[in-house]
Amino acid sequence: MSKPLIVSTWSFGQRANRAAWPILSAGGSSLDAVEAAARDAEADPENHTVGLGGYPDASGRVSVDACIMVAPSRRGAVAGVRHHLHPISIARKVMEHTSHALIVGADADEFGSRYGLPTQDLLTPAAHEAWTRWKLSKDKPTGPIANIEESKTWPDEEATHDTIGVLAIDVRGDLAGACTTSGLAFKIPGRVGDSPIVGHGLYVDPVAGAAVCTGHGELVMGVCGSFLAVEQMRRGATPGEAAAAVIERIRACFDLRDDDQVGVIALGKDGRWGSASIKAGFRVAVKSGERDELADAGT
Ligand code: SD4
Repeated sequence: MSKPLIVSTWSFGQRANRAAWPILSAGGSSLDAVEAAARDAEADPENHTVGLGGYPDASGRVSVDACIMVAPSRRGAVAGVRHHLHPISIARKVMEHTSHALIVGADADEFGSRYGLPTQDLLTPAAHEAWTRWKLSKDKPTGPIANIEESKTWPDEEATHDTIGVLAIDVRGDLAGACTTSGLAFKIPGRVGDSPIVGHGLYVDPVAGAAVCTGHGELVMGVCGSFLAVEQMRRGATPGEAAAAVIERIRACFDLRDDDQVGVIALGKDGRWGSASIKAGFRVAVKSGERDELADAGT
């Protein structure tokens, strides 16, 4: 148990944690830290499931979703953003400058521009090439008739699951969370997953704890994954038990396929954390004053 502490999804989260650490170690807020971590991932073109460099939808256009949260009454999210480098920062503007929870599509882009947030073409040559290969490999035309089952290909855990979910606790013991993604590769245009939806990809309650989910969003959305984890902690479960309960519920509700994956991280208000996943391969990046490492999630 240690404060401050930051935990992020996937091995990729290690770099994001390091980007946020100067904030936490200097006594800054968990809110600023999770936003900084998310922004780091969003700006990295090598990460193909977040922000710049994210794989596009079936039509070849990138769209990104993000959510940030410190309490049920303080949360903001955007979905279907196509032109902004930092959807997480638009989500924070939604949280801090509106009474709303979620703004979507072209209006979310416009909302971000109103606050002077940077726009960018999010489709990199590498992501475009991947999409071209995917499109050529399909017999059928893409677009409206493409379906999510076709696009749900997870050949390599770390290569295809880079959505970043971040949870942090600062020196004052305040919790915050952020989640940002380009969603499933080659998804049906307009599809939104769990990441920007409060209680699905991310949930934070200062009284009970915080949780974030990654992986196949439709599985998470079927069980309100992050909300379920936080409610487990509210009733006394440890973070590890809470994360495991989400996976257990998914197993009970879905007929899982071999390639289905969900990873959950839960963080208690005392700074203890735990994680679980459907199958091996999900890793948690953890950073505190004493630790900077990758941990395998319990399955
Ligand atoms: C989604 N949960 O849009 C996201 C994708 C993800 O690691 O987390 N990939 O369904």
